[in-house]
Amino acid sequence: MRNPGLQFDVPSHADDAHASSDFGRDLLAGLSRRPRSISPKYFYDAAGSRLFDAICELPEYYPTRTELAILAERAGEIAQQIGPNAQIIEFGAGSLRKVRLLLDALESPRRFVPIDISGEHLEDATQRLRADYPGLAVQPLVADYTRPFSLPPQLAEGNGPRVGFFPGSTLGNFDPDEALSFLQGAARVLRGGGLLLGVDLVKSPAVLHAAYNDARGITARFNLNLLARANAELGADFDLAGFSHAAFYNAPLQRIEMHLVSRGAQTVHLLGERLHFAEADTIHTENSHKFTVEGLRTLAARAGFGIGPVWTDKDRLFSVHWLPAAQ
Ligand code: AVI
Repeated sequence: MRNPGLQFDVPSHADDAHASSDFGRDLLAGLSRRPRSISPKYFYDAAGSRLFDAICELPEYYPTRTELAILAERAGEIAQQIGPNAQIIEFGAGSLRKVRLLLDALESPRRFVPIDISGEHLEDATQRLRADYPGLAVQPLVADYTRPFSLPPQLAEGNGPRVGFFPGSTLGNFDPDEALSFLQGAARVLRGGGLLLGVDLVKSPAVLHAAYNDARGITARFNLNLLARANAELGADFDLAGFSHAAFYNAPLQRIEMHLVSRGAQTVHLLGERLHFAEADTIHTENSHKFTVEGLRTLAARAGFGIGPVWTDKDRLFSVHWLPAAQ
């Protein structure tokens, strides 16, 4: 039987929005509705995860290096807020670079549970981390955290406060109602601990535009990898040269939108269906919401978190929030 205290539940609408985590079913459903769309969680197969790591190194993509600098500079203050014996749960763990800054500053961290949807990527990163932190209990979990899942029972309260780590502004890839649901689920599971959350801030559209339209075209390859994945995994016949990458800032909705745009009229075969695209038809592949500090704090409070300190860089590009979760 599952321990209900360690069940991560993502309530209401987020469940409905991702009724299935099955790529084929979701892609077919997404391409059958108008406007066409697909959840960005499907970017992250092994190739997509590697492309995302490459994005993080790009000169135009400021979020990663800015957040790393904030974490490096403020690690002592952050560790003080978190306190000793933390059991860290990282959502969307990726390459595990950022958590090392935390682990180095924390007083006797007990356990680390990195959660990622890409098993292969997680395994590689976890092996490297284990070698460098031999005293730390590392328990990787391959899971889709937009859906309910069980946390390891060792995270029980008596073993130390549970501390969520959700860096990289991945919260911004959720729609606002999904973000609220995720935070509500996190506030429940982290009771007595808290959440360290990194989110990208609203800024000049030119800076945002450059970050999602890099000169080397890595973001374009990341976007198009979704179609390559559909060809490889689902036997679809997307012509990758038949679609182009488009990313722009939607100012009223405070978000970057990424789309794949059909370069001409074409028919694609997917799971026995024929899908028609006219020239300039788009598949909406990602939203990346940007926040104000106040907007994020209001959202966190609505989800049931207390409001702790926030750390930003001097240009206020990015923010890292400590959100205590009441006992
Ligand atoms: C993972 N996520 C926060 C990235 C973002 O900026 O929204 C994904 C990404 N998409 C394009 N470039 C990076």
